Amino acid sequence: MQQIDTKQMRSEILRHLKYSLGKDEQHATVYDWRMSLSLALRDLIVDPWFASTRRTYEAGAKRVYYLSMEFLIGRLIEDVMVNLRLDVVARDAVASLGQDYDIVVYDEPDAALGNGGLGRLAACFLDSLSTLGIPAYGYGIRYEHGLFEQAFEDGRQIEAAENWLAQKHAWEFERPEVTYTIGFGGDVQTSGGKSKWRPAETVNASAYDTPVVGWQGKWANTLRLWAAKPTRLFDLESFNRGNYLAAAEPEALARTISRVLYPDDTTDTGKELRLKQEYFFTAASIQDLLRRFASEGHEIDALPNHVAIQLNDTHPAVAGPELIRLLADEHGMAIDRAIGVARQCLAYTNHTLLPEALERWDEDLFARILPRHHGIIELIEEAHRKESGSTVRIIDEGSVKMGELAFIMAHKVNGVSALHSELVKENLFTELHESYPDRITNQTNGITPRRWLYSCNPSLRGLINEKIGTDWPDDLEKLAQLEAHIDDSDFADRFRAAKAYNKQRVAEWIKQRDGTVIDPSALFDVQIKRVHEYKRQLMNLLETVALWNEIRNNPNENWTPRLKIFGGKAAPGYVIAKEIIRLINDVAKTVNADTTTNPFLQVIYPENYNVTMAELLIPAADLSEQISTAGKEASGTGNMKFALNGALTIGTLDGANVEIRERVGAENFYLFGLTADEVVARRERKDFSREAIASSPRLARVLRQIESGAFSPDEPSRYVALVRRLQEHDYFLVTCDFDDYFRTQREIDRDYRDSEGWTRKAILNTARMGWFSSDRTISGYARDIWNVNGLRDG
Ligand code: NBG
Repeated sequence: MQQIDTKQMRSEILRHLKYSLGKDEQHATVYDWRMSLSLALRDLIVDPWFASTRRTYEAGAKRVYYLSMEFLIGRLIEDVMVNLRLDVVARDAVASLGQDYDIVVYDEPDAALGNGGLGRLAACFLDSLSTLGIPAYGYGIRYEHGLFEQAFEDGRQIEAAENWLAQKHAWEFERPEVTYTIGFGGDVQTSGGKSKWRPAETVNASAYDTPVVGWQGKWANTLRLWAAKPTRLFDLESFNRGNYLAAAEPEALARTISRVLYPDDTTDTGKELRLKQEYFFTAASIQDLLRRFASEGHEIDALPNHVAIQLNDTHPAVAGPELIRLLADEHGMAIDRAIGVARQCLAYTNHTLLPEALERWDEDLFARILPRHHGIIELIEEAHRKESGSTVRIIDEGSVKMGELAFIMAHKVNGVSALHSELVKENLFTELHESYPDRITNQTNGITPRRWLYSCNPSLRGLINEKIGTDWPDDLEKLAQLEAHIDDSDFADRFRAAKAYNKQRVAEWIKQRDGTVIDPSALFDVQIKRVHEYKRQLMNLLETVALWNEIRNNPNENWTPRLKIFGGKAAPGYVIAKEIIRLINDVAKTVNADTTTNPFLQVIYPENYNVTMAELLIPAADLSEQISTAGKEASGTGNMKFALNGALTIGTLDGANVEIRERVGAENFYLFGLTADEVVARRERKDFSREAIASSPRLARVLRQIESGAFSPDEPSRYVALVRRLQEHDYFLVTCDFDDYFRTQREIDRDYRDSEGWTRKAILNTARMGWFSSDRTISGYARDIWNVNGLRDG
């Protein structure tokens, strides 16, 4: 790795300030300093990046192509600094220039090219692929506006366009020469047994590359994002006639494709746009990888020896038909062979069992936008029927089912936790699993320890380094060595002090945001994730109200002070989730204003939760809320981040909670609630929620309060419908798990007061979470699915 000292770093920053930003020191703004620092760091990745590419070509190595609609990469300055081991040097260099390091680093926008776990997982995977030296490309869309920015107005979620590209993106390299033309619509001409698609409409996909450097700068891969550009830039004829809007139309229409992540697809035009987005980035990626393959001079049949394509969920599932189209229509391969070759290249990860999240396209829409692919899917179906005798259809009752397409076109299908993978076999792809019993495998998710411990938790990092040395960030199971210090009271004190420091940081941040003063010694109880009914933020809130009631009844009891922290966005069209957000804010307002209870209970909900906020809150958490209805959370990765940073979990037996509990030990995990099987059985019972409410006076009281407007005095009926839903269609079994959840929370109150006992559990969580490194996950994919090796140390 290139070594550079503070003086050199300083002069590199100044050089960029002058020659890249065109500013002198006297007039430089925070933006100028931040860009100069970023560019100075970026320079240092270029050599390892080139070297990695050269090694890959020399070794004739197989490459992994990770196709994902989302890459939730967050900020990159610290990430790069940490991976290059330049955190100290850069900090000193910035300080020596008279700048406040934190202000400079926090100026970087949080790249919101994703919305939740799936996108963040993709970002962790890129980090691990580079750390392990596996030749790989991430392929996605360069959304001009990523996910929306969330604000609260009278407690309601308001969405505004996110503008991360308003300023130049320091890390990317524009590649105007890497441009592919992507077609839509039109018809298919068949003659002499050969088919040719003639699209009616075209846009260009233009590449932007961001190098992704691994631990210690030994290897760097590429994140290649596609921007949509018009094939015909500008209609000069209209312009000259004075029709300026019409002149700009082709450009505006083309750019729409890479404008936003998850366009509202409740309308027909929204659906069409989304399908086009998926085909757009998938087709560009497949063309790009075929071009690279061809440049190496291999026979086309050898494709699977050189190319592994991972479909991150069904969004890029059209990769199957697209690859077949190119092999058959462009390279003249027979269809059946093309199907075989494509399948050997492709693998598919499923991330959810929720039926509404499994994509289906209206067949007419699909056939109109992608007529050739529609035809190819019929051929895939026929081949599948012949080969397996299975009656499972891809095109069924007027829709194209992307889950079935992805499954049938993949040589491996994986779930993301042990429980989830079993449920995928049993409930999701039951028949297909019978036909192909070896196809489904499990790869339990993981998280990168570089970002999610080393970089976000400097106080704990320092302590760990001191106790077990510094080679744990790429060998996380080494954390197990911390267990040897479990009876060392000095170590425990310092572990506690590290947590206290992180909590203090959060207290200051909250104060700065809106003036709220919180008690940094309270138990920090944190639920941060997308707002969704199955994740049951509502149950957490009902428990909050019940606790508030309890404290009001007995204000002189020895309560454990608690700070409830919520964070998360709801999908713009998800009305119920937005109602839950509003209720949290309404409850927070009432509860926080109660001077009898607020020494013991406060609720905060900072707006616009994102990766950066997670990096601040996770190291400060005492308690991690992982309380989904069992059987609904595929894995979770937030659960891993918290436990790694020494928070204890209150959780159901769902997703990766099951494996976390096995590893950290049942006595260091607060389990409650129905199991996945019990959930299914309970739903069968008539009136299960009324029964649950009737048997819990505590819950009944809370519901009465909410229903009667105790938290919405300006509009008492605001939550009548919400309460009615819980009584009548409590699909996610909030009412059934409530009592057990409340009881477990009180057990936590008691345990937290025994500060030594609590710290012991927290240390054991950190020490035993090593297995959840995404390096372990990626090694699993490399071995079981991709058949590739790392080249880093070779
Ligand atoms: C999410 C699951 C999480 C899981 C992540 C990453 C989708 C569709 N699924 O449980 O809900 O941790 O994927 O695998 O975003």
